[in-house]
Amino acid sequence: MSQSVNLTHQAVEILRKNDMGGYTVPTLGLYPFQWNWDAGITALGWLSIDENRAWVELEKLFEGQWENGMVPHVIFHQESDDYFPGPEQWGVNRALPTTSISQPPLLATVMKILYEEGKDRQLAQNKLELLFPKLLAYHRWWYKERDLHSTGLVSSFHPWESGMDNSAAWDEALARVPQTEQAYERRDLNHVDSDQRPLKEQYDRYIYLVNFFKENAFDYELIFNHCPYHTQDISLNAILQRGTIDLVALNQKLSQPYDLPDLEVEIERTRQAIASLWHEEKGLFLNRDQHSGQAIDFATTAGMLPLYGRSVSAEQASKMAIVIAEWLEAGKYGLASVHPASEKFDAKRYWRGPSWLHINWMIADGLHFYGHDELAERLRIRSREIIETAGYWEYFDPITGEGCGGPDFSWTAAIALYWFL
Ligand code: 9WN
Repeated sequence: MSQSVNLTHQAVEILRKNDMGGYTVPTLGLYPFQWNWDAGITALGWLSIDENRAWVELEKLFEGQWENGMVPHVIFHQESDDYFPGPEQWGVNRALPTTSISQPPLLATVMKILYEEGKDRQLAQNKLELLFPKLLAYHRWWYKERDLHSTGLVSSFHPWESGMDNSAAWDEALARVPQTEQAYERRDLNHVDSDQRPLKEQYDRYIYLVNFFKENAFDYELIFNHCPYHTQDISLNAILQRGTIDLVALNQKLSQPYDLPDLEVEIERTRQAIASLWHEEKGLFLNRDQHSGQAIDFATTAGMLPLYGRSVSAEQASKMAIVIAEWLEAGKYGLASVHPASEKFDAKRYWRGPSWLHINWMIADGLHFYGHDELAERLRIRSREIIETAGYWEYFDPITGEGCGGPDFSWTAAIALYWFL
């Protein structure tokens, strides 16, 4: 069997193995439920195997949607002792339990890809008509409940909402959060080495925030005004921006398109707000801490995602391409989430250094859009080399290429299938 056929076969087997009958767990054991942005990437993988199954991944996710439009970050489709915090800790009283926060909204962009690349046109049209109203409600929720003052940037109230949980960019903002006094037992350390996971001190604060949302009865104004952790995540905002642009385009494919002037306004507002987070010297964008009112002066790959968000000028894109090329030389195996020369770089610890395949994909997509095709292609080839070296892990040591976190990981297999296999 050629290597390519073999890699494809393995990736397909991983998705099948992690398929719980309509939704795909990120990896068996460590993450036993359905996660929001994982579901989006995983649907892209299903696209080449079974188009209907790709749409079903999204339908299952929307089963957990709240009445206010929010699509939660985790849907607890089944019970499991493998993960903490589970439904009791989140305290969301719904027939289908969920968490009370969301995650970077990749769904609109994924749906546009499924719609455009699907071969079964009738299926694509039916699914789009079915899911579009839910998707629209989700995007309107972000702007209504997470940008109370119409600044053009939506807020995050938990590092888990960024999907880049223990990013060094959150260190100061998270330090303001008290450590919970509640006794609890972490389950992640039963599956992965502790030197690859967040510290106890960080987990104590994560749990404090989970309790804070529950104690405030999930009231979005109370949380907006009083949450001790309050950031504007550049990556989440760039992904939302791209999603809204794609949602407006998808609207035109409906049998009866909506009027969406509100979203046109949001797109323009966000474009300007993202521009205000540009750092000329670093050559990329920064996150913002709402409590200090300042940009967070720490560069991560999150700051490259405005390329994917179609929110940078041609000059900025050229400058970013130089910066990205340099980061790619500093770590041979994909884009390190923190530059290897940074004193905070930690090659194996989760979002503090490792490379992640779906982030590489989004950045390559952005580079391609702005005409930096050669660099986008280099990133694609490097990403493929990671898989050839290590297999389908959750994330990778960017210096040695070693696989870290959970094995047989759905989004890694899925993005490989979609992007380069
Ligand atoms: C908390 C599932 C998720 C990803 C996140 C990643 C990790 C969870 C955890 O796993 O987060 O949501 O328990 O560590 O950081 O991006 O969606 O793969």
